[in-house]
Amino acid sequence: MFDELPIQMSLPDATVTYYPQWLTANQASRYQAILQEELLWSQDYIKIYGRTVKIPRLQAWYGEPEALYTYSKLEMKPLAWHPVLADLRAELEEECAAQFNSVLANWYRHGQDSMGMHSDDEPELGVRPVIASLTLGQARGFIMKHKITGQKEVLDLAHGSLLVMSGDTQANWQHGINKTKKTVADRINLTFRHITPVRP
Ligand SMILES: O=C(O)CCC(=O)C(=O)O
Ligand SMILES: [Mn+2]
Repeated sequence: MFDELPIQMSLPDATVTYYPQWLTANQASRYQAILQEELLWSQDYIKIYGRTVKIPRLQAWYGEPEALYTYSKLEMKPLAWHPVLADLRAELEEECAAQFNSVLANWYRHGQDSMGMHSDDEPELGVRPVIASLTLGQARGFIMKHKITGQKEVLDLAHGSLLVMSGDTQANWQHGINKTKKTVADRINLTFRHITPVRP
């Protein structure tokens, strides 16, 4: 969106492109304020070994009606596009030359909010998915770990930055956001995806 050259990350067995300032700081702050206020954020729970556990962040799932998404056995029905998300989707489809029919919004409220290491490799994302990840708010370390070699990289995803993961990235790497004892402000992350419903 903003006129700048993307950085091709040199990670083995992955295709990762980083746009440090895809949105200007002003645009990013405006979107962050609107989305924090207007998205239908929910505190979801997952079951781990029979125990019900609070997910350590707020989340919201928006998209086309067919974009049903199952995450840790939690089935999420998409909410109808918020106008800001719809605009961002259109821009990102152009930027990435890909189609996105849904977006997972995560709100990390403070340093105790986090996301465990995982790959975005659910069957409904298909093979070699393109995931466009937009960060609004406080930068947090985005940890990437190679599944075989254990190579670890930490990317500080800046306010207004865009990270696009494609090709074999999800097949070969995991990613996540650790908790931190540092005082950190709110961070919203939007991951735009293309979901194709799969039959059980
Ligand atoms: O917050 C982030 O940067 C990561 C989000 C993520 O991995 C996901 O939504 O699957
Ligand atoms: Mn992910």
